[in-house]
Amino acid sequence: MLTRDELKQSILRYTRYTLGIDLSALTPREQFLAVSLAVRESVIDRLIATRNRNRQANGKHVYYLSMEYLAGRALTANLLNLGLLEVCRDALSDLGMELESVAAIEPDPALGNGGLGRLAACLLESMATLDLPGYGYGINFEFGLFRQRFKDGYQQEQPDVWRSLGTPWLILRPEFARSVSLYGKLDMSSGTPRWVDTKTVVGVPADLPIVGYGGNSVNSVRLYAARSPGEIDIESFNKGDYLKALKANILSERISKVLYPADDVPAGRELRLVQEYFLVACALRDILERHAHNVEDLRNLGTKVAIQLNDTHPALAIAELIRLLVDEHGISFADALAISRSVFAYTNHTLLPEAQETWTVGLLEYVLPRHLKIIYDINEAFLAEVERAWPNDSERRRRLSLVEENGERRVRMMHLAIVGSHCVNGVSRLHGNLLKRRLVPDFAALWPGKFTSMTNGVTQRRWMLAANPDLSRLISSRIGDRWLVDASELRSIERYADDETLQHDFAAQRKHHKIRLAGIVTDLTGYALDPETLFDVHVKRIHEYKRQLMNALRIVHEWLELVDDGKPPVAPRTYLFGGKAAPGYFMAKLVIKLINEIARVVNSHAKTADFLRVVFVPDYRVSLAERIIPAADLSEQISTAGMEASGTGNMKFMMNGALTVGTYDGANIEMLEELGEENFYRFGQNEEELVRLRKDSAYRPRQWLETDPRIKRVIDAILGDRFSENEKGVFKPLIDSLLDHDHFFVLTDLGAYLDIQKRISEDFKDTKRWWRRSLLNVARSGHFSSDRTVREYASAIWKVEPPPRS
Ligand code: 26Q
Repeated sequence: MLTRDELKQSILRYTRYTLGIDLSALTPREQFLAVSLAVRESVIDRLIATRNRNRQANGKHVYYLSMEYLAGRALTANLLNLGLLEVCRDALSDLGMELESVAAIEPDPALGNGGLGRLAACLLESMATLDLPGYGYGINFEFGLFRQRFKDGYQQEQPDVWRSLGTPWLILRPEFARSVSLYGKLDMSSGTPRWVDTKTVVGVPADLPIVGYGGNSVNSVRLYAARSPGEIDIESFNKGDYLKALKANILSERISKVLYPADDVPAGRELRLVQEYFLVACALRDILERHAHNVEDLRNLGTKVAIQLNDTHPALAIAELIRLLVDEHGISFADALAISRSVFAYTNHTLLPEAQETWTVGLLEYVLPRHLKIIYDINEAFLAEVERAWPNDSERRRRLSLVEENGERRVRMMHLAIVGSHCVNGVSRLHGNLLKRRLVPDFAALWPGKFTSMTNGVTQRRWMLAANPDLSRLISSRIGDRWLVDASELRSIERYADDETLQHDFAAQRKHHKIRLAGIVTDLTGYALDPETLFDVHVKRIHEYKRQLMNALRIVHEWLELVDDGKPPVAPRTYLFGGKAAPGYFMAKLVIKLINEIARVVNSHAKTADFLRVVFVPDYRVSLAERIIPAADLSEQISTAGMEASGTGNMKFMMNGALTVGTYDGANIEMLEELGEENFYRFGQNEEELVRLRKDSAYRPRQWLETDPRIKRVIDAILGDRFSENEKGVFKPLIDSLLDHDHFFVLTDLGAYLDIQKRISEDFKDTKRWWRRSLLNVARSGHFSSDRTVREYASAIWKVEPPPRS
């Protein structure tokens, strides 16, 4: 184990011989670099040891293919998992540095949009902790998700230049560069298809180490950057077209330039398609080189390799594997399809039909002509299977086909993913069931055994130990620290739920976290917060189905009761929002504007600011979540029932002891089951009731204006420009959409939401009961550890076991 003195010497060496300066001249950024490079040595030693151990064991490996990873900052997380946090803190203090401020310099890599990307990071950390040989593949985007600023209350997007200062955690691996073919045409002249006249780009990988807790295993995510091959377009060059030759470089490098900033509607753009193919082509070459040394290995690939597809974004991997097997190794198409099915499994993250990825046949033919042909071949084989199951059922064939035939022909990536995989899973029990019942009932009827649910989880190492060390110490002082590797142990805290000392310490810590957050919020927004108030937190991507608008309407209601009726709220609250809207999502951006304007009005009213305060924290991201979640008293999980596949933020709040107000949706349902009704504020219509309402074309959202005077007053206040004196009518599109359609049943659930919030305020004053229930949330959160999720995937889908411990 590294000692304080060795680490100190190592930091000094990096300072001098890598950064080329002496200690006294170190800037904060260089401090962070020197410390990270020194810690990285321990990480690399274990990375190499883990690889060797896994190679020798020669067991099955798991590969997670994802367009997105929201890894979060690495320094503290790695120190904790290596068991070096205190050693490092001491070494730094010898050098006159402070660990927390050094760690805060690290840019928060935002190579993802939201839940799907963060899930990938939690699952990989759990795989490493469980000593599974599990590796990720992704793209090394030069610009991650945009940085969010507000100007006059409107969201503005700025580029995220996270790598500009160099990043010590990426280990460059130019020796494993892969070339990828694109474009060109299909030559059928020899009878067998040949993909010719292609353009080439090169994927240059860098590895991001993933340290498992205890440091026994260090796995990695391999991230590819696109480069042009040196000799590219030598032809144009020779023809004297210097500019055209260089343009090819620019084009290649565009591929890994920027992450698409949408977490819903597929972009359907050529560059996105090229990004997706670039990832899978690099990953498959890499995997095959590691595991397949001859045709026999390829035929048995499913015994050595499991590949999990994180949504359909990497689903082209199925066509790519079949292409490699057939075109490069002479395996028959039927065998290649069977091999694909032995290797791949697919995770679905959304039920929204409009969010399903499709690519026009025209675009696929232009970018990937060989793959289009393979997709047609898969479809032919598949539809023959459908014909055997349901003879002469053309309607069903049309529904199941990989190719959508109405209007411009499109390839349905979800159908490709289902047909090419042996297992398809949803991310919560409800979502897995709805996937079968509503999204793909025909597939579920054809292959009932293929569908399953794997309820999401989050890693307690980052979301408790790293984000909330105080609470972690408190827990360990009562029940020991086994909960860090076996979260079901958290149950033992139940015995202490009424323990006055524990409640008191827990409350004191919460207060401390609220004060810390108040400082951050004041720095960012100028608004002051009162840590004595109830912190009511709504953080996640801004989306109509997540219903931040419903929360905003509720705040307007509270405010009107206060200023118009002179009725102060039962418990003063601080309403915190955070989250980004896709740059092209008009309604979501207008919701941000509304919340910011409500904040401006409410916070500046002398009469109201003592009772309610509203802030929209800009640029919500992993590192801010780590500060916000431990400070929350109440977690808002209020999606339209049936629309949030799982949610994972909900679990992080629960682990940190916030109570949840939530709908019967996604993983909320399973949280409620663990907690019992009395420890969860459930409200609103359930999914089946909403299905009925949707079918009932008699649903008239305007009816609520007559039936609930509270709702009418709120709507009138917004339409009456009480939050938009200087921009009259700005919020009309929002209100029109609500009154004309209310696609997300905001008005249907608003009354129940107002009622339950009132009850919450009353309950908050009963402090003993509140802290008891808060502790029960911690105690019963063990089920939502991503360790449990990974164990389920490992035994039911991947069929992998950890190698024997050396
Ligand atoms: C697709 C094509 C083109 C451009 C962008 C996209 C795209 C990118 C990201 C589509 C969807 C996403 C992300 C979806 C997502 O984050 N879903 C969330 O996944 C979580 C983990 O399973 C769940 O907990 C959430 O409920 C779900 O919303």
